[in-house]
Amino acid sequence: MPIEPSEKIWMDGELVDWADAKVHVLTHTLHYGNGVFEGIRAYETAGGPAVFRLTPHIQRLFDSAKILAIDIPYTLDELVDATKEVVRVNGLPSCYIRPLAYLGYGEMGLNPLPCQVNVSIACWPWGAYLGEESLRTGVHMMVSSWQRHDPNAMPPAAKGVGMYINSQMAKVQAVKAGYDEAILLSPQGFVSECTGENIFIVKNGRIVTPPVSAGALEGITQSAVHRIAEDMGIPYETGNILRSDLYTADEAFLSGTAAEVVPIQSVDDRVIGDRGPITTKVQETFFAAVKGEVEAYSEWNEYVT
Ligand code: PPE
Repeated sequence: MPIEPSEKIWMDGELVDWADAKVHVLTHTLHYGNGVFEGIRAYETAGGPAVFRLTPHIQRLFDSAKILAIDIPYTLDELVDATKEVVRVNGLPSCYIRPLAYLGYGEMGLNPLPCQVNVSIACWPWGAYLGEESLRTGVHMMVSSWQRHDPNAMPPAAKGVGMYINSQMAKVQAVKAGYDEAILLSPQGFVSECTGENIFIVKNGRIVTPPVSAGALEGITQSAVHRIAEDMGIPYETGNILRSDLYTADEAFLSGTAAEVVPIQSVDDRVIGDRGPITTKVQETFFAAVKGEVEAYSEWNEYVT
């Protein structure tokens, strides 16, 4: 999706003009893909822009960095404040926010430990990731022949820059075959997740989502879905899902910061159908919550002013 520029990008403590937010071509991360990032959204609310679950996202950035032995030279509070600052100065009512911790210029070679760690935080307006229409009509998915990586090859729990080569392989295959999105299986053959979203099926009134051990990222939207389902009295469970379970699901949907909550219309040309009742309820509550309209979830709205 094309990027719509905003005004300023936070780079290591400075607010830099959008056009000047550049790095050297010998930046280490550009060569070896070691770095960590987050995808966060701020939504327009009655109280001004509110970042959805900002603190858990920044906490996950630190967790990802720890897994990859990257020492971020800021505290959690500093990056939470910096994120709020960048949203505030850009004056956007809603936006997508992309914090990135990367290994900078100055070292070459595979040992990342001597590298300087730089942090940038950008934000810009971003619409519905899989299309406005898909929020209602659902997406067409294919199970990719590319597997999610084995946790002992690349830890899927870390939102690492290079990890997304795997996602891009699956995405390219799906798009070229005429589908909207791909689903990846774990090396053991269980459903893992999508290229940038968690997946859920609904069967006999129960929501089921794959565990981290099947290679899924612990999604912050996924945990919001969990809480919403629980509060509505909808049984929710984390458990292994087979490819055939996708085909016979009563409903299916995916969740992610960029994608939000999107129904799945079909998998491998097996029709699941239009947005079902449980998906609709969860989706509606999610969109009300991000806009600060649900008192019970007000701690999810981290206001920038
Ligand atoms: N799995 C993967 C692999 C993933 O990248 C994301 C987020 C999720 C699950 C959902 O996690 P959460 O956002 O915490 O609910 N993907 C981010 C990047 C997507 C992109 O295309 O870029 C995002 O949604 O911002």
